[in-house]
Amino acid sequence: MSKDQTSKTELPAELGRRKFMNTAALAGLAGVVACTDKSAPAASAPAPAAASKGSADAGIDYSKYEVKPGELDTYYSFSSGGHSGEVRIYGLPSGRLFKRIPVFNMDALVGWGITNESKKILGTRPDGRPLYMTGDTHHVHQTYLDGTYDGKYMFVNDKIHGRLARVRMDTMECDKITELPNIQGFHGTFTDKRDPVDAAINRTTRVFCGAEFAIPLPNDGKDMNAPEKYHSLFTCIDSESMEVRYQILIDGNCDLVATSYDGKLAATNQYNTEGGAHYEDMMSAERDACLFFNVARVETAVKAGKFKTIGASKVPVVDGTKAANADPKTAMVCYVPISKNPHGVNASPDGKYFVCSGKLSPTASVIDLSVVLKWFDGEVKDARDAVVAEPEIGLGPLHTGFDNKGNAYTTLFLDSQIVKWNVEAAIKAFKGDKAAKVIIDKLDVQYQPGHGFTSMGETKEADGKFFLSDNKFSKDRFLPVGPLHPETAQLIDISGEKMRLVADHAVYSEPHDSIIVRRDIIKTRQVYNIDDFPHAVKDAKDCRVERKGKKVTVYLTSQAPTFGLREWTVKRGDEVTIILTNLDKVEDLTHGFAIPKYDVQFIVNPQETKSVSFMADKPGVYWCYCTNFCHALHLEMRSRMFVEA
Ligand code: CUK
Ligand code: CUA
Ligand code: CA
Repeated sequence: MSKDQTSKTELPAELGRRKFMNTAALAGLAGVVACTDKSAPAASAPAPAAASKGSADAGIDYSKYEVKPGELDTYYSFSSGGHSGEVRIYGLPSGRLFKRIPVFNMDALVGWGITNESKKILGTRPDGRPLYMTGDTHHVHQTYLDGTYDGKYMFVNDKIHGRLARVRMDTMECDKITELPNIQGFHGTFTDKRDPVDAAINRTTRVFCGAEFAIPLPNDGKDMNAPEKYHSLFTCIDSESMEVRYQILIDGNCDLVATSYDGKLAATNQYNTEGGAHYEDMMSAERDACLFFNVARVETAVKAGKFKTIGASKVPVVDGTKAANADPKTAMVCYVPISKNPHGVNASPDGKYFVCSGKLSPTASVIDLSVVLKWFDGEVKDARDAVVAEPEIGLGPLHTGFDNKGNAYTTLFLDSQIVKWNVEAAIKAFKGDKAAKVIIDKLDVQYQPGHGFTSMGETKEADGKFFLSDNKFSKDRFLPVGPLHPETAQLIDISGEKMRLVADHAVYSEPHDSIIVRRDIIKTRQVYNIDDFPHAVKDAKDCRVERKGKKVTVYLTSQAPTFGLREWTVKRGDEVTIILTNLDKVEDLTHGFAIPKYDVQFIVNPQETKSVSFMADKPGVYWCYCTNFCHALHLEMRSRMFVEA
């Protein structure tokens, strides 16, 4: 049997001819590679589909998927917002957008980046502004208990500044942000699915983070144009304290991250084993790798003090390079070779396999985790033996979701399709079984899918009901809104043998990954607990102005349709802090607070307290008004701030 990526499976004839792509073929196919060569033809936009493609099908009863007025959705979809820096919450199957959670961005409605509380989470510059104004969220994952979501926290990465944020699921708000030391391009992230060391703890305690861009370590201005000296780190963060536990120095780079259901392994696929600085260098090798980290061995090494530190960081860094991990019996890292420039790495819900997509190879590599564990035990010599199937599934495979019947659904970026294939059949075909039916179905999507994910598909409770395809282009699918198009999220019914496209939803740029979570798992608060806020102003009678030299604190409440002070006075040059508690207890009764010309704007939800600080540098009368429609007298809900000259 052949373990080469050219192994044969039953395939549509055209795939056999397409094999691997070289640079020219790739650029010509869909223009995914940014081209700086002015003489080269401009990358073409994706071809529009024929009129019949993806249009309504008389054989489908779409009303089955409708959420009628007054009805609730079956699932939440938690979606990253890409370079918008936020996280979004949708309902499925309706596609209704419920909420945008500001995380790494600024948000005028909530006051994220404006209130003192949010700035404390974001960090600040010496002038008081948030440390960074931008963010780039790609992957969201929740905490697990015994292989499924426990509804406690959600984590999301920031690729641009290398930060991990935690979102509390009870309030659906970001409560902590940690910046990873000595990395750039923090891309993939995944929570562990159970504690690998303490068998009694079946819950998430770690969040693994992969850095995509290798850099000089430390990145202090030396060795800048010596890419061979750059390195990338794989980081582990404690999900409770949000402190960095340790980092692992590796060869190559990290892209996506996955964790095993037994908690023993964390993995990252890498497309730049070449250590290239330019794209043609990054695609020069026929094979890259998927790295597996033996979590227990890494943590034993950290405990035993077998680490160094880098620059000013005190975080333990263990050596995960190939040279230091040549002996499987002591290795912390296993480098499994897989086809050219892989992208996603996804865990099958039966706990047995990870699937990496080829991206520049029309294949998916199926990695058997039991073989990886045997490699660490010294029972398997060649790490490549862990690849138990490598079916050709189509062009530009990126991400894979799973149902509960052993089928995988992979996005094909270049083919603009979703391919449904059977994992066990692919393994049989790899062993030479010519009768094995690997490819079950293909469905056109509109257009160029990136991530795709199934309902509950990243848990043991994968239910095989829906697949959502987050497409990177929408072109002709929606009413035109100018050059910036929305993206298309397409809902696909996967409960039958054939996939059925059942809805198109427009989404604002640019979601990457999402998770689809059963609604019964999510339990939220509808009203805050006033005692959770140490500075709460608990009674309207406590409203007052306190002065300590130039520092002035205004204690304020809101209760429809009034603020606790009708007017208050400060002096030019005062450093003013306003603390506002919303005393209303009624669910959904939010007030807003805005001060013209002072750029103050935020909301307070029922029983919530927030504060802002600013320099009173403009004398005059300022109407502080409620921005959130709350009452018949909402427009009348205002106070005056007098700033004396
Ligand atoms: S990456 Cu965006 S399509 Cu950042 Cu998850 Cu693959
Ligand atoms: Cu309070 Cu509007
Ligand atoms: Ca490569």
